Amino acid sequence: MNLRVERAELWHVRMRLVSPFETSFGVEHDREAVILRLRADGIEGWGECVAGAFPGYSYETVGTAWHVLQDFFLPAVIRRPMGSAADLRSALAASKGHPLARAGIELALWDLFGKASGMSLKEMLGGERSSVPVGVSIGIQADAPTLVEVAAAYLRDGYRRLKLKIRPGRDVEDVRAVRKAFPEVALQVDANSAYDREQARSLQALDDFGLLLVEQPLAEDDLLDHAWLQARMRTPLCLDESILSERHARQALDVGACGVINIKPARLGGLTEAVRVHDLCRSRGVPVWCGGMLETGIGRAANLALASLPGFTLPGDISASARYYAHDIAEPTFALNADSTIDVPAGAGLGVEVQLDSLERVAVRRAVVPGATAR
Ligand code: SMG
Ligand code: MG
Repeated sequence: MNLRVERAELWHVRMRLVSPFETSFGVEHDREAVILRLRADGIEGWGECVAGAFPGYSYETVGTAWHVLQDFFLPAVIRRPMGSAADLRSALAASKGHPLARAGIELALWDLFGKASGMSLKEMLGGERSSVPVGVSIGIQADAPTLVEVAAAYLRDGYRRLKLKIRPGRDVEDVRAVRKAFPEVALQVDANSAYDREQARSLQALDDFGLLLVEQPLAEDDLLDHAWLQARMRTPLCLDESILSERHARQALDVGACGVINIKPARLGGLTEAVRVHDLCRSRGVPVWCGGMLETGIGRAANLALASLPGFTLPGDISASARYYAHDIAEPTFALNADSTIDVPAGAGLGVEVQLDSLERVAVRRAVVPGATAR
């Protein structure tokens, strides 16, 4: 089946987080993102580009994504016959980079093709489970006792896996405090590239706490130093920012830079590449899990569908909607089940309905492509 996108709309949204989220690169009080709606043959597909307000996690921001989507990527997609969402790769073959912007369009294409065929995203991707195990990612807190309180509250909510954000100076003592309070809990940490080789000692000290993994300790463009560190630690390293393609994943595994991979469709330029990384890791017996980017209900629905694939053997950073937003922009919202899982949507496409009134309430900027002057 071929579809031709006729028109694209963009909303730049700013949504208040229920609690600020602090990582090694800064603190976010609001989540900014670009929401996309593509129309083709009377169907509409929704996507989310998770680039943030500030280039801390990635060089992409809402500003760069807006520019690249509006001026380059969407014009290359509009009126082009496409047979599947995977055709986005050839549509954008002339351009480099900007995976988060690409993934936003790709997601809207998956939603379109799913609605056109009556298939859920889970079915299209080859997902198997109807609910997926999840955990919660906890930002850096004022001090270790506060961190323990916050962790306790999430455990009371029902989360059975905790991820702690760390940075130099806020690592071993924070982890020790949480481990002491909760000796059995599944625990992992994420440094978002905040360390270098000279600071490796505090990372090595984390070997004492029975962590599931240590995520992205070193620079995103440095597989070799990760391999150096992995050879000096028992805890598996997990790469996030370093892995932008299946090729990166293969090379990271070949050089021994990690033992686990965090799969985020956004960082990989979309779900097509995410499934390729999953398939590679599965064939090599490497565990993967689905990362998170504080998504709205749109991106969260997609992450749940992806995490239902059989190689996702570790809990994802896919928490309940209420952990992030008091009012999400899509329905139904996602709730945590008693066994620390979330149900995978079953409806056609993403299986969620965007609420236009809620979207308009959080929108700070809108655009239509092609614009009024371009026909
Ligand atoms: O979506 O629950 C979530 C956040 C998970 O910690 C999380 N993501 O590096 O893995 C990561 C961070 C990036 C967030 S920056 C917005
Ligand atoms: Mg990470």
